[in-house]
Amino acid sequence: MNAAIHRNWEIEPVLKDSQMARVFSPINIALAKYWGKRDEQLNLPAMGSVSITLSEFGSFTTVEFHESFKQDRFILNGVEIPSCLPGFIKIHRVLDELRIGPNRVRIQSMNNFPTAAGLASSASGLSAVTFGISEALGLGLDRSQLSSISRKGSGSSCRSLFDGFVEWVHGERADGTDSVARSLAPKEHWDLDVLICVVHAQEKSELSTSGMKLSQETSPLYLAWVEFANLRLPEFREAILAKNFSRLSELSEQSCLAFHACAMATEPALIYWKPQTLQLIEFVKFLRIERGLSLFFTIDAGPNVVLILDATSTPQVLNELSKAVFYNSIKILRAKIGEGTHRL
Ligand code: 2P0
Repeated sequence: MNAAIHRNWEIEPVLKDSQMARVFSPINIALAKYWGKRDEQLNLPAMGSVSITLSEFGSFTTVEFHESFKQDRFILNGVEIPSCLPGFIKIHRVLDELRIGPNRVRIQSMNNFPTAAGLASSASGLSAVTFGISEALGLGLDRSQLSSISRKGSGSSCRSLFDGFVEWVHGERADGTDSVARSLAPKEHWDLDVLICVVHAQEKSELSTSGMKLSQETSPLYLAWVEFANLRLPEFREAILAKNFSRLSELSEQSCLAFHACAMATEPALIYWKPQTLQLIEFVKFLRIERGLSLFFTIDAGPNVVLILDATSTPQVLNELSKAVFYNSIKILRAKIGEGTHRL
C-alpha cells in the first residue's frame, strides 16, 4: 500500500486553511563517515563526509502552521513526542531558525522503515522537517541553505536533501555558513544496489551525538581519525566521479573501520558490533576474493551491515547470501540510490 497516497501518518486531520506542506525525505548511508564535531553549538563536523541517498526508506512528514494551535507538537509514528525528548529538541533548533510569525506548528511524521531495521531516523526526520517548514511557509530557500539549517538539527540529515552521491563539506568559517551539503553526482551516475543486512533488531539509539562527544574527549585514536578522514576526502570524490568501484570499496571500508576503531577505543568502549557483524565482514571478503564479486560493506553506529554492490553482482551476491550459515538470523532490506527530500 502506498503511504504517499493513503497518508496514514496523518493521525489528526489537516486543517483546510493552514500553511501546510507534505514531504518525503530519505535516509542516507555514509561511505566517508562523520564522527566528531569542531563546534558543538553550531553542530559543525570535524571532517567532511560522503554519503549515498537511498531510494526506499525515509520519513513521510506533514508540517502545518495554524493560528489555532496552542503549542508546537510533534507526532511520530502515531505517538505524541514530549517536547523535552531529544528528537523534539533537535526539531526546535530548526524551528527557531525558520519560523516566521506567531503561529505554532503541528508536525506529523512516519518512518516507512521497520524500527527493527536499526536505521537512523534523525537523518530523514530532520531533513523532512526542515524542508517541510520552508515549503509550508513559502520561504523559498535553496538546498544549500536548507542543508546548513538541517545540519543544526542533526548533522547527517543535511546530506538527505540531495539525491545520489552527496558530500557534506567540512567548511572553514567559524560561523559554519560554509559547512553545507552538495551533490557530487546524481543517482543516475552509477547503478549500485544496496542491501541492508539487519543482524540485530534494535533501533539505532539517539546516542550518536553523545557517543561522538565521548570519542572526542577520551579516544586516543580521535585526532588520527580526524586527520585521516579529511585527508581521504578528495579520493572519495575522485573514485565516485570516475566510477572506480574497487577504489571506492577500499576507501569506504577503511573509513568505516577507522571510525569503529576510534569508537572502540573510547572510554567507556563503544563496541557496536555483534558476532554476525564480523561474519558479514568476512563474507564480503570471501565473495570478493574467492568469487570475484563487486561489493563492499559499511557499518554505522550499530551492528547492522550495509552492503554496496555493483548491480551486475547483485544476483550472485543474493544467491551466495542465501547459502550462508547466518542467513536465517539476518533480515535483508533492498534499496537503490535515490532522490533527495521532495514534496509529495
Ligand atoms: C554518519 N553517523 O556519517 C555517521 C556514521 C553515525 C556513524 O552521522 O549529533 O545523528 O545529530 O550531528 O548526525 C550519526 O550522527 O549526529 C552519524 P548529530 P548524527 O552517518
